[in-house]
Amino acid sequence: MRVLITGFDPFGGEAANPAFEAVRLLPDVIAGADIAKLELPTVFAACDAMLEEAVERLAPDAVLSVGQAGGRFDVSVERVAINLADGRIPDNAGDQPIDRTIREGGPDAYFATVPVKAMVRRIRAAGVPASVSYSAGSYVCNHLMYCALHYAATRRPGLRAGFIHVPFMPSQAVDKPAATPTMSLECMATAIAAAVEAVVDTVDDLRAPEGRDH
Ligand code: PCA
Repeated sequence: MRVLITGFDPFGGEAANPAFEAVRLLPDVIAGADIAKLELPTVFAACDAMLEEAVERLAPDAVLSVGQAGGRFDVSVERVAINLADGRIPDNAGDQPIDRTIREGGPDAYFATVPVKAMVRRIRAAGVPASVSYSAGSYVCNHLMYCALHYAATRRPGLRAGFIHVPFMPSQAVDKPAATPTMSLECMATAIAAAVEAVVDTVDDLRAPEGRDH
């Protein structure tokens, strides 16, 4: 089995993106699965094509993308991607879509095809706070998740795809308000590895209460 794991480059004035920094720390084999790593630009118009090219080249069984969600305190495993790009800030190419449809004619939303609840429970069992998230936002991360799921649904049935958001790492909080949550890169890497283990050995997700009120 092969799992492609992507992380984004820095955006929004940050010097680094903990997503790819954590991906970098992962071993080359997790639970018997070969791990391929890819850094993607935080650019709406480029990240999806680069992911598709890597999938064509590497033929992974699953693709797990990782992004920074500054302000969140835990590792969140995204359940939903929506067919909408609405940028709070421009991306790294200066593109700031407002109310843009990502894929004309595509469904309004896709659900992750990786076992999100099993992933969350496995991450917690590894000692890292985690939750299921029901919104990946409307920026480049949601865009990539939507595109990966649309590509799998229309071109590569059998390819499973999902997305994980990680908090800021400690060095990013030195110039931010005192209550800004952070997580070490080591914890993030532990969490991502645990999530990959769940992807490798779980086909049907757990039926467990991981919903949220808001
Ligand atoms: N986080 C952004 C885009 C790149 C990243 O790491 C997001 O959540 O959309």
